[in-house]
Parts: sequence; structure tokens; C-alpha cells
Amino acid sequence: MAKLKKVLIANRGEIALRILRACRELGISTVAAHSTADRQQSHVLLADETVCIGPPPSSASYLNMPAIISAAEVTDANAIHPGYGFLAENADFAESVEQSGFVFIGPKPETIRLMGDKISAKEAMRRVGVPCVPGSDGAIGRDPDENLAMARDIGFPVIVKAAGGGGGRGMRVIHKEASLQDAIALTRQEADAAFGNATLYMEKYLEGPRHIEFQVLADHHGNVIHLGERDCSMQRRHQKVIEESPAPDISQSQRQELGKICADACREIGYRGAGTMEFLYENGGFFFIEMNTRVQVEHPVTEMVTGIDLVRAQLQIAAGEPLPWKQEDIELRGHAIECRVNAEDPEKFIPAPGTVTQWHPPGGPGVRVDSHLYSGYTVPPYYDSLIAKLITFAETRELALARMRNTLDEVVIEGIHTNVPLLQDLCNDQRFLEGATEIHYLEKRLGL
Ligand code: MV4
Repeated sequence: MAKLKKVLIANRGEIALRILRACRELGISTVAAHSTADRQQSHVLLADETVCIGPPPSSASYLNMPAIISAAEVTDANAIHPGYGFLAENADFAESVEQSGFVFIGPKPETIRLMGDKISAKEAMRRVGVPCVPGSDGAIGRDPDENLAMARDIGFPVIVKAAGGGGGRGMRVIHKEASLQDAIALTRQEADAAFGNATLYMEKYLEGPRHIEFQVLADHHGNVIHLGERDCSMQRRHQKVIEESPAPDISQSQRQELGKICADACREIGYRGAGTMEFLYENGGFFFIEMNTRVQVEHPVTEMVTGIDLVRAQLQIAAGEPLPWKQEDIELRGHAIECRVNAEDPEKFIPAPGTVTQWHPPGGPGVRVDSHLYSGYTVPPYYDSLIAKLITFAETRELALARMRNTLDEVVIEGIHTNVPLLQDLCNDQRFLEGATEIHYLEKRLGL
């Protein structure tokens, strides 16, 4: 890795450890940039070098751009991996990383900016042939009559979304004409306050879709491949709970067709790095909603069924190497499921930080554990409550689920509350076992 000698990891938790491991395998030195609350993180203890970037609140540490760039300067790192969350999809950060002379392990800043604006993302994708949810072509205006005409044309129910939103923030469903104008005004105010951008767009509201996303990899030489899809429909309040690959009931021809559209689109827009194209899937049709320009939490299920190390691929792409695979080399084999284990109250879902007195990870064939936990580890209250990802892999979905039930029975996490009981419930849920549950299934089941 001539171009990548020392990578600064600007993240924490399981993904920081995941990145550290990938760097190690490639002979790349690592710098763990951490907050004062994270001195005892697994990846900090394992890193070649460590540098403190600020006090516990993310705003002062993992979101502190000057502190992270200074950390890269003082440690003489030559690249920064942002992981997911925090600054991973901040175009200004990617830009200042590059302007400071470091490699940003991710897409070009302008691509991050393009995808960060959900209207320009959709416009770019539609232009290159990606199927999108029917709706306004671009932003909606401020003329009530025009907006009513548009909503009638699309057909109720409609959804208004903030261009600056995404991931479920800044959107409102409108079921009838009488609510339209107030709903638009309210969403506009909220969008302006939350994102400093009052721009809205309108779509047909799909009432019971599944969330299916395609993984892509693109290098600096115009090579783009897709790695099939993940089904992430099992979610609560936009927090994914269980993900799997391949998506139940999606045929090989559907996968090949949409996968090719995704790869072609990414080639067309000059995408590079790892990316995820999110779709809603309803009545046999796929509709693009957003693109994520980072490695995702749920990337392991794709790794298990394709045999490709996505974080290593990110590093190789950033180093300027051509992708070593052609599309024909990619084959989804077997089935993988991921359960997200959170430090939280299993009924009320409120975060439950504290010290893990006992950690016994599960094991056996087809079992992967991505976690930074160890016995004695303290889950701090400042960050996301994800503490482990339990991934099972087997020849069939049924066997992967059987392995997951064993895995959830075996795992021991003492000293804190976790959502393992909920995950156990779900892995015994008849409808989930049948496959293809939609995005509102879990919330309905929980009676919300
Ligand atoms: C939608 C939708 C239905 N129809 N758009 C929520 C997160 C953001 N990525 C887009 N979201 C949705 N957009 C149309 N036209 C339903 C959702 C949605 C959702 C999407 C994916 C995963 C979970 C979700 C939970 C609630 C709503």
C-alpha cells in the first residue's frame, strides 16, 4: 500500500476495530483518534498509535473536524477512515481532509454533497436510469394551488421530505387534501430549523414497502460492481434491528437487473468507493430513495454471502488499486443474517450504559461476532448504544436463522441491559421466519 502507509481511524466502537483489523492485514499502520471517554476502547488498546481528540461529547471529539485533522498531522498519518455515522457523510470534512493533503477513505467530496441533498441525489439517479418513487421533479414551490395540484396528480397519500433530511428525519405523510397545506408548512419549518434548508420534495407514499439496499464498489478506473442486496426492513424508529442478505423472495433475475442498473448508474456519475443505494420495494417494483456514501453497519451480511472484505476493498480503492473482481466473479452464496445488539432496555428501548461484567461471545460454524466488547468494558453514555453485531451464515435462510437462535441463546452479556430478548423473540417470530416482512412490521408487532 504505497499510498496508504498510516490510516487514522476517526471513529469508535465495533467499526473502529473492524477498520483496524483490515489495516493490519494490509500492513497499514493505524492511529486511533479517540475521545477522553474512549481510552479503554479495544481498538485504542490495539492501535499502533493513539491520539486524544477531545472530551466525551461527540461534538467536541468525533465531530470535531480541526481536532481530527490536527491529529492526522501530528501523527503523520496519510489517510483518514471515517467509518459510519459522525463525519462519514460530511462533504465539508472530506474536503478539508483532502485539502490538508490526506486521503479521505470514501467518495469525492462533491459526490458526498450530491447524495447529501436528497433532491439532487434522486435527480442524478433518475437521469441515469434508476427507478425512483413517483413524485415532484425536484423541489416543491410555495404556491398552495400548485402543490395541491401536484399532490392530486401523484395521488394521496403523499409524503413530503426535506432535501436536507434522510434516514427518516424531516418527513411527513399526508393522507388527505385538507391536511396538505399545514403539513407542508410544518415540515418546511422543521426542515429549516433542523438542517438550515427549507427545501422540500413530494413523493407518492408507499404504505407497506420493504427496505432493500444494493451494495456497490467502484474504483478510480471506472470499474464498478454490485454485490447484491440486503433486506433491512426489520426496524424501529429508523433504527435497523436485523438485516440479511440476500433479500427473501428476490429472484436472481431481479437482482441482476437492478444490480446492473445500480453499477451502471455509479459508473455514470463517477462514483468511487463503497456505496449503498437504498430502495423501497413494493408489489414487485423497486424505487430508489437515497444513497449512502459510507460503509454501513450491516456490511457484514454482504461480506458473508460474497466472500468479499468490504473494508479492505475501501482501503484498496483509496490506494488507487483497480478492483480485483469483475461482475461475473460475484456470486451470492448461502444466506447471512445480522442481529444488532444494543445496550438498552429491552422493552422501553432507552439506552442502558454501564459496565459489562461478563462477556462470553458465541461461536461455532458460520458465526461471526463484530464487537469491541470485553469483560470489564464500560459502555459510555455519550454515543450510540450498539455494542455487538451477531452475524450467522449458512447454506439456507432457515439454517442461518437456526444458527442465530443458538447464537442468541449462547451470548452472555452481564452487568447491563441489552435487546437480546427482543432479538430472540424476533428470531422465533412466525411471520419473520416466513420472510419478506415490511418496514412497519416490528412497530406494529410492538403495538406502537
Ligand atoms: C418513504 C416511505 C414511503 N414512501 N418514501 C424513511 C427513511 C428514509 N430513508 C425514507 N423513508 C421512507 N420513505 C415514500 N415515498 C417510507 C419510509 C420509511 C422507511 C423507509 C425505510 C426504512 C424504514 C422506514 C420507516 C418508516 C418510513
